[in-house]
Amino acid sequence: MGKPRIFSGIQPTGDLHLGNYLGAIRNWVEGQSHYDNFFCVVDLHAITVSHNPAALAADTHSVAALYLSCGIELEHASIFVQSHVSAHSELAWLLNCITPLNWLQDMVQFKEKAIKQGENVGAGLLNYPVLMAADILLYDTDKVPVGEDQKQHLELTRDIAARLNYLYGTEEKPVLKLPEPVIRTEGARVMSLTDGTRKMSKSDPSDMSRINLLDPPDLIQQKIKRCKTDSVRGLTFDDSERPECSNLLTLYMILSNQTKESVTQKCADMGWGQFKPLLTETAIAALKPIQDKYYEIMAEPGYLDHVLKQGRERAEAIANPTLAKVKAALGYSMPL
Ligand code: AQP
Repeated sequence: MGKPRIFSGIQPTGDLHLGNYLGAIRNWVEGQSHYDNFFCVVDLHAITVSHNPAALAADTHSVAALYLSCGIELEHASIFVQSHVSAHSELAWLLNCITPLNWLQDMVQFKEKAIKQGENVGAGLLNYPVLMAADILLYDTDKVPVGEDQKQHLELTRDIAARLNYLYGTEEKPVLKLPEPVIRTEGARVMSLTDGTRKMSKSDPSDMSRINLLDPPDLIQQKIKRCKTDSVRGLTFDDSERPECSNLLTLYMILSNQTKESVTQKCADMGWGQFKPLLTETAIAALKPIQDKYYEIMAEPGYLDHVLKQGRERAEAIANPTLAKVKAALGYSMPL
């Protein structure tokens, strides 16, 4: 029996930040040798909110290069672009037709993003989780490592697969495999630097709300210097009463590879004037090797295109047979 399979992805909707790294990519890197990994740049998802066509291709390449620079190894993983594998769109349509509308209307992320879009809410935003289900189910995925914010979408993916199996499969021969979410507690939800009750997000209009993986040292320093804090003496982990303080301590803990106990003890009597430079120094040091590798990859002509072509071939070898299986179960005839 081969290694269990992992699928995960990130949208090329802007600069990747510490939330994407600590909630997703870092976990992919840590466990990669134990799995057969498929890491996708989910560019079809990126147009569910308004997007800039002039930036889409460059952002897609940048995300793929960041996967590599954060430590994803091609020996263990295939890296590819969602729109290069047409099975994603095709399976999404088939799954759309068996997904009840009210399941999609109940998704928290849809409700949150729909409010931001006002009257111009696109159907793609509502159907986003169905495309995500197609992404995952195409690869007979065993595990999906994501941040806490994606847990509901994973549950929906399982519900959609179970419904298709119930309607068109048999108990002995299910059509689709039900995947398991993997959610780490540490870093599962990195919060905004300007509001500790909201998650750090690419789409936050304020760049000061996040630390991007490619931010230069002086910008990181500026963002941490200006980030929101409180006026309570001493620093403590207290999510409900001190969300900003808790978030900054958690970032420091993870980026410096320390335990919660050690950080609690070390920072208990500190003031912000002492802690902020420490966090700044730690964040700059943690991001330096990622940034160095990123610029090295981007300077090598043709390398990234080669990686993505190889990834697409490996992805299609798994995705196309799964799509054919679903179409056969639904009763489609196959072309000669
Ligand atoms: N703040 C966060 N804390 C922990 N994990 C996070 N992730 C995103 N933000 C945080 C995880 O990153 C992965 C990819 O996310 P995505 O870009 O595909 O979509 P998203 O969750 O909607 O991320 P953003 O940054 O908030 O993007 P926009 O603003 O474009 O919607 C997922 O595993 C997610 O959990």
